[in-house]
Amino acid sequence: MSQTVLTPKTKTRSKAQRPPLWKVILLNDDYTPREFVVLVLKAVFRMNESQAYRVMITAHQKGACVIAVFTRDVAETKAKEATELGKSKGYPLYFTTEKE
Ligand code: TYC
Repeated sequence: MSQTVLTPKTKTRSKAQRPPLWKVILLNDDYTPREFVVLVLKAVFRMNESQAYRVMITAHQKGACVIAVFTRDVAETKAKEATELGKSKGYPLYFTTEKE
C-alpha cells in the first residue's frame, strides 16, 4: 500500500497589502474669497455645497482642514489641480498632501 506524505503548509498567507493613503489638506490664507474655495472643493473633490462650505470654514477658522484621503498619485494630482485653479485667478490658495 502506497502512502502519500503530506507536508503541512506552514506559511500563512499575508493579507493583501493595501496601498498607503495620503491626506489632502487645505490651508487657510487671507486673500482667496470663500466662495472661490467652495467652488474649487466642489469641482476637484466632488463635494456638494454644504460639505464644501464646512471644509472651507474649518480651514478658515483652524488654519487647515483635511479634505479626504487617496492613494499618493491621486492625492498629489488633486492637490496640484486645485492649487493651480487658485493660481490661475491670482489667489494664494494652497492644497498640500501628507502621508496618513
Ligand atoms: N480666509 C479666507 C477669507 O477670509 C477664506 C479662505 C478659507 C481661504 C479657507 C482659504 O483654505 C481657505 N477670504
